[in-house]
Amino acid sequence: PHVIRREDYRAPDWMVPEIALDFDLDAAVTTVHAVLKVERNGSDAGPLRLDGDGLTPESVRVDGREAEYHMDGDTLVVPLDGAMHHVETVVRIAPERNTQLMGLYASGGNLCTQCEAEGFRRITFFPDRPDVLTRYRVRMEADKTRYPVLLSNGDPVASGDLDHGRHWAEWNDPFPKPCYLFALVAGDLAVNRGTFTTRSGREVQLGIWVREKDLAKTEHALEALKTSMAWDERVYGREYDLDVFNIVAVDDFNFGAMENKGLNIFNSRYILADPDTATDQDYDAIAGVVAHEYFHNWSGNRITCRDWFQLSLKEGFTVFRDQSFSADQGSAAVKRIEDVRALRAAQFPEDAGPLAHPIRPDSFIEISNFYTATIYNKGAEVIRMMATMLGPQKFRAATDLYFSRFDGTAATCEDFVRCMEEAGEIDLSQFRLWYSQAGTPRVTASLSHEQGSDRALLTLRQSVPATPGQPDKQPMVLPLKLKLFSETDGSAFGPEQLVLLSDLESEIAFEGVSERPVLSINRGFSAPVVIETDRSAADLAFLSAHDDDPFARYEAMQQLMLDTMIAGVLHGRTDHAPVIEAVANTLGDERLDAAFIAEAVLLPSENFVGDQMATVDPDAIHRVREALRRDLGRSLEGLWRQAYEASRADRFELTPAAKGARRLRTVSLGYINAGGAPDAAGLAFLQFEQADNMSDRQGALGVLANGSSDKRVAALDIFYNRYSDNGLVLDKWFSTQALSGRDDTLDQVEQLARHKDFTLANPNRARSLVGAFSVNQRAFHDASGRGYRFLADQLLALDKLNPQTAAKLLPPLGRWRRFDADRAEKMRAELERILATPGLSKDMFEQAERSLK
Ligand code: BAL
Ligand code: ZN
Repeated sequence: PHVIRREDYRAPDWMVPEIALDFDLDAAVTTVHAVLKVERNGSDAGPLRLDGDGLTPESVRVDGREAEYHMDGDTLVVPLDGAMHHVETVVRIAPERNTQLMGLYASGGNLCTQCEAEGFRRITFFPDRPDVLTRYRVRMEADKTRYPVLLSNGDPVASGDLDHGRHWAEWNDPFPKPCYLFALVAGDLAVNRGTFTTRSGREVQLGIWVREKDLAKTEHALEALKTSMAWDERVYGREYDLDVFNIVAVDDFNFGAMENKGLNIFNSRYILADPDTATDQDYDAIAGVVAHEYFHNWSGNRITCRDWFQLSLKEGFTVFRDQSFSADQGSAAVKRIEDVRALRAAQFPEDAGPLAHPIRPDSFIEISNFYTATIYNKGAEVIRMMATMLGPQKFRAATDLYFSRFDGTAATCEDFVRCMEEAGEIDLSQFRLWYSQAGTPRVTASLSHEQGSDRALLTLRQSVPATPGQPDKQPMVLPLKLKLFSETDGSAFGPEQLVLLSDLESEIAFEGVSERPVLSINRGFSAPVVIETDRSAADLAFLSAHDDDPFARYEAMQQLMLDTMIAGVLHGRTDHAPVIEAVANTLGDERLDAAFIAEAVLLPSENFVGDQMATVDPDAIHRVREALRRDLGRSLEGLWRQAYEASRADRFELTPAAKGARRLRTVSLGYINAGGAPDAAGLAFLQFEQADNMSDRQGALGVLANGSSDKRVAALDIFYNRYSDNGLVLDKWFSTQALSGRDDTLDQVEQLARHKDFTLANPNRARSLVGAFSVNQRAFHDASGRGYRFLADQLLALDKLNPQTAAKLLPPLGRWRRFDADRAEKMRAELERILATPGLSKDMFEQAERSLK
């Protein structure tokens, strides 16, 4: 397969200022008639080259006349003289046979599109690259009974009826856009309508379109949309620009959602919610994703990317924006903890493995493989660091400058950084390494204090690990927030400081420090790095109780737990007492809210423990972690029961406090159960049965599914029967079992793959079983290698249907270097088997090949 390189970027030879698209829609055969106004860009006399993917032209006309053309692979080549022409093509496509879910496809009897990154070329011939900006006029014609609703980007222009039960509608999008933002929906849909009045007084018609039966589950998404629109005006000065904003929810979707101009298309899991079927986490995710897609209207649509290497320009920035939005809606501290946990769970391992890449990659074979935690989450951290260094006022001035300077254009990461430099009055030359160097920097921090002196000395050293293609790294700019505390009375030695570590090594002196201080570092997770310190268990316990930065407090507790578990894995024995005491202090601290406590008392995951070890020992990690959980459960049983009872609610509410209470309730239940209390399964089953919301119900199911009580099967059956007609909840049923810590999880997962409700054709369902299982460290890494074989078998089957979704599930196999020789060999063998499979997609080829290196 062909490798595409960033350094080879060239401006397009032809621009397409306008397109008129005519769709004769039908699930079996849709005819697409396109008229492109093309204008030569620059002085090259080259032909017009239009991307296609699986398309055969039925007719090609230039300025009204049959034209000469030829195919170069999938590309339509039309020799053209002169500077401007109208090029007309006709193709036929088959939406109902489109299992890749890219381009125009059928989902649940409706028709919809997904074009990012390169799906538009599966609909019609076009220069499918983000720097070709075009005005779209779209006419759709379809059977009125099957597809009563016809939507596209921009504003509705006209509609009407035709003979033979057919009808038509025309939409016009006044904003030039790249073709990856094109969208169309035809279906039998109901709408929840709302309005939003922008700060300049324009009324925008909002619509959330779903199946009739789901209409009652759209209120939360609609409210989140209005809140997002107001937030972007207030925080970034960004106003919505069209008269309508529509969102459509579909069940079959590769991404979480898509920001098509004026017509967002969503995976239904990020729209539909009611208390009976959605957890608090689902509710929060819906608000976050609705906000994310809405925010793209400015960071992505009004200003798009010059080429796909700049993907983090829109994604990193938009993730940062949606994270800030969510932080404003509830507990900012808990949101930060969740975001860092997600970063460490997905991005750190990626950055430490064979698929590591900078947030602005240098090359790819298939761009779909680069919608990664690095581009999104690390990209957001990079924006966050600039925001930290600039401070709120200059950061806002810099984003204002960016939005005004690049509005209506296709920009680069460099354009963004230059705005930060100009408005922030700061030199970011060295900081730019965050865009080009992969790998998670490591910082060692050691603090010394001479007894009797008034001075403490902090030595910081950084290193950036080698990553594929980047053996040698330069030191980065790391903004580290620090504070020193007195262990005697908990007071601070001076205010928080922001230190920019830019050398390999640096020493910082603190005056007026009369005793050995305790170091609080990387507060708020100000830099996405790994910190290694020589802090003792007592220091960490002290910070977990006294640090005034909630994130640092959480972090100290996590480090204490981590050190304890790692000692257990390495030495077979470890002292649980410091962790038990710290958890007891946190549980008993009345100044803390339930949501924070629930996060702080959770042990780091088995995967995260594994990530810290030279060679991962999944069985030992599981054993040691379970032993600590058991000890915590048993020693603090009284406190867990207190917390459990205190967080009982009389009625369901969706306030941050109520959500926090539910979270703590299920965490407490988990510990009561881990401690082996004889009534634990009964308690869990009671919570499961009496729950008036999905958080409580799924929480209790998760506890039962981990155990061996006879209530386990009963609860799983009740859950299944109650929700058998709800795909999103069935996904939870599959993933809960795939994530179980039971000894027989691998057997269960193999059986579930043969369940009548399991299908690889639906990406959510595939992820709920196969994706969830592959992050269950112990079950997936079963010493027999059966887990690896299972994953490879599923991926090969899925690759035939939907290469994009299959390739995204491959990375767990690529972590073979982190395991013992026997497991590593078995994982490699599965990767080799995948690579040797005839007809493999380029998506899978790229992921498997890179994973073997
Ligand atoms: N642009 C793809 C989906 C998203 O990040 O919003
Ligand atoms: Zn996005």
